[in-house]
Amino acid sequence: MTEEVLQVIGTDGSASKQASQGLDKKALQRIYRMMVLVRTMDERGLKLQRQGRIHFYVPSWGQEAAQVGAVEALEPEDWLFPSYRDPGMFLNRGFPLQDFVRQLFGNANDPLKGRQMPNHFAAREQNCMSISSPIATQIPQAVGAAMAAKIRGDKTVVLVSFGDGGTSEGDFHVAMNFAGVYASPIVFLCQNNQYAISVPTKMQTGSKDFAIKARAYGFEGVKVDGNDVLAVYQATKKAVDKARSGGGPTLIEAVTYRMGPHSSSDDPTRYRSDAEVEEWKAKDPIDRFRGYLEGAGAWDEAFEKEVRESCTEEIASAIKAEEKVKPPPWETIFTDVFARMPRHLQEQLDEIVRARSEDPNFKFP
Ligand SMILES: Cc1ncc(C[n+]2csc(CCOP(=O)(O)OP(=O)(O)O)c2C)c(N)n1
Repeated sequence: MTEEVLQVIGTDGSASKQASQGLDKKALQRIYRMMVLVRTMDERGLKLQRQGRIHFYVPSWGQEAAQVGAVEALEPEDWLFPSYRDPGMFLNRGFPLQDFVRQLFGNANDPLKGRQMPNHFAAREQNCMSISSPIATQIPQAVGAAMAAKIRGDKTVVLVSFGDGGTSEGDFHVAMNFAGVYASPIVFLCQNNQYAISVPTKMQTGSKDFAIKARAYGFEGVKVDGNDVLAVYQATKKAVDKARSGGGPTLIEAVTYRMGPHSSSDDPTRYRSDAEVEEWKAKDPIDRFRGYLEGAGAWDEAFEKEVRESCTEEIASAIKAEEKVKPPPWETIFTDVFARMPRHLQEQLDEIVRARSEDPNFKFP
């Protein structure tokens, strides 16, 4: 079961006629545009951080196929429990780019009111759970949500995404065990991007791969080429359909590579070679999908130009609009935290109000 790595598009973009998995030309082009949008947003996000315009960014460069392809297999009523490195999941789920940018700035328009680190989104309308920074904590939460759906008797499936490092956490094993025992309608997606910050996969597990871990919990583990968007879509669709029809969980290991730094605070040259990065560049998921689309008659230079320009413009105009917006009013850190404000918070609020009235230069925060 975990011996093979599912691949649909060859590294040169070649693929069979059946490769499109029932996705029509319009859908394939939409997926391509989404991957380009995510990549372009990443490039801008890191630059914004370097320019001091936002304080942090987590790029997903190289993982666009794994994220966009997996989400493509979900229905709108399904639930997604993503990790902090999943912008492609949020955006392909329909989270508006404008809200994405608002969250990066943490401004007054930010649906999360500037209370989370950049990239730690939440998208209530798109059934995307808020990001938990502590690694793997979303995995048992996701199994709980899947069990709730099962108990209620609705047909919702949950997809939970985490990195290779996440599999070393107790939460991963607890959740996998529970899901196996109760046949929870869940898909575990491990994006094996080869590193957990500076820790390479060979230091992460003694197992031959990550997919094999599913065996111990009594369900199927599959390994897929995570830089092949159609393979990821196919594997996830199969797992989602199985979960929806009562067949229980699947663990998918999407083998990919984090091309950029772990975050804007990381320098990957300290723990990996340029030659290794170059090797993975040749497997770039966007280049590969473009090659496939061209062969399928769904790509030409004019389409590429339109996609690149419209993505750049959409991001630039969101940044231009949101950068001007002020931070949320300071009082909002006290509001809607508790149903009724506890006494100690009320006292702190009163103290700031008093300090501001006594000293016109008092700044908070
Ligand atoms: C419980 C916990 N331990 C440590 C950290 C610090 N930390 C943040 S990201 C990270 C690496 C996670 O790697 P992986 O799960 O492979 O995901 P990736 O970042 O590669 O997407 C670590 C150790 C944390 N956030 N939470």
